[in-house]
Amino acid sequence: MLFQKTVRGTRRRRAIGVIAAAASVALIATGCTTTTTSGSGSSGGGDTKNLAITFIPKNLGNPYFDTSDKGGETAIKEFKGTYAQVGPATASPDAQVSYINTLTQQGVGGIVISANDPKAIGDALNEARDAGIKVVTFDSDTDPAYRDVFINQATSEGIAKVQVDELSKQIGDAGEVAILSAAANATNQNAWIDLMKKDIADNHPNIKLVDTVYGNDDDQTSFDKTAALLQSHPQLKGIISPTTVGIAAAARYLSTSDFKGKVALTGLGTPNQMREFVTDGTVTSFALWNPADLGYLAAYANKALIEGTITGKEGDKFDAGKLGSFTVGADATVLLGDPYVFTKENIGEFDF
Ligand code: RAM
Repeated sequence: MLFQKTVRGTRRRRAIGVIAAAASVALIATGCTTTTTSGSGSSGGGDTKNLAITFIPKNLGNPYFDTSDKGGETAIKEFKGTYAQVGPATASPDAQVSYINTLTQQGVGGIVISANDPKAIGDALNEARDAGIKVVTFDSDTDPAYRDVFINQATSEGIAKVQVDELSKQIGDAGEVAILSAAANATNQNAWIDLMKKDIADNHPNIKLVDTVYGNDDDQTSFDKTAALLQSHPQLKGIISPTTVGIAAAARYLSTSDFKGKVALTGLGTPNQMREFVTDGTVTSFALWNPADLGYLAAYANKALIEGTITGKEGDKFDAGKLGSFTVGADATVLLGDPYVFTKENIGEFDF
């Protein structure tokens, strides 16, 4: 796999406040669970860098983020920081704001966040940065003005292309298709959808995208939207779901319906959630990256920012433990690698 990174050239200078020790972060809020793991003596003021880093997923209860944030926890334990995870129950645009504000009050050293909206959490993140907290977005970015570094799982072009390619193979490169996405404002899915539309228009003249619907990364909503899609488009040949929640719900619907084996389904899924549907023939192939590596890399990037090894400038280099060395690229973005295609031949090799 190829690893490379990017950092934004122009950044506002932020006052680095004195950060109080935040060895333990405990949030009590509706719909929020908190996990905290402490390394040995990593946070504090003075010369000691505050390596209390909290992960905020799009929503809790999503196995993708359970895996990515576990990767972050592994990294943070390695460098003896303090890991915590907090987040909302639903993946709505501003649901993460109150968690960011609380972390700012508590004086953590870093926040790693996957954004439900490119702008809605911007003010809260900038307040956190004004208080000296280093902000890393991963998985789903904000506008670059609101974070120090973005950890991208793979290029958006690569992620879009692999999904269109897999669907095209499965439907003979022709017919009506639809997209079942996550939240309507999700930065990552919207970037991929734009590029998938372009790829279809440029390279697949006989494929027609007839609908895009949103399951909000909620299992039941995604399941119901799948049923509705199939009802509204009786000629549908295939569905692309660029979200692990969406593809698993769609597969579950298809697997017990008359459409099983007739309507193709691909997109981005986790091997553990998709295994039974690959085994029973509902799904032929889908793609993803390693979410644990993504969280692990994001944690190391946050550490490098906190310690001042990097600032987010293009060309900045940092060490990411077992993943090796990474370089920040354009727009303060660090790239994890390439997407990977899972099929019945290889799915047995993966457990996440
Ligand atoms: C869901 C989330 C996440 C996305 C994956 C593919 O878990 O929407 O942001 O990256 O799917």
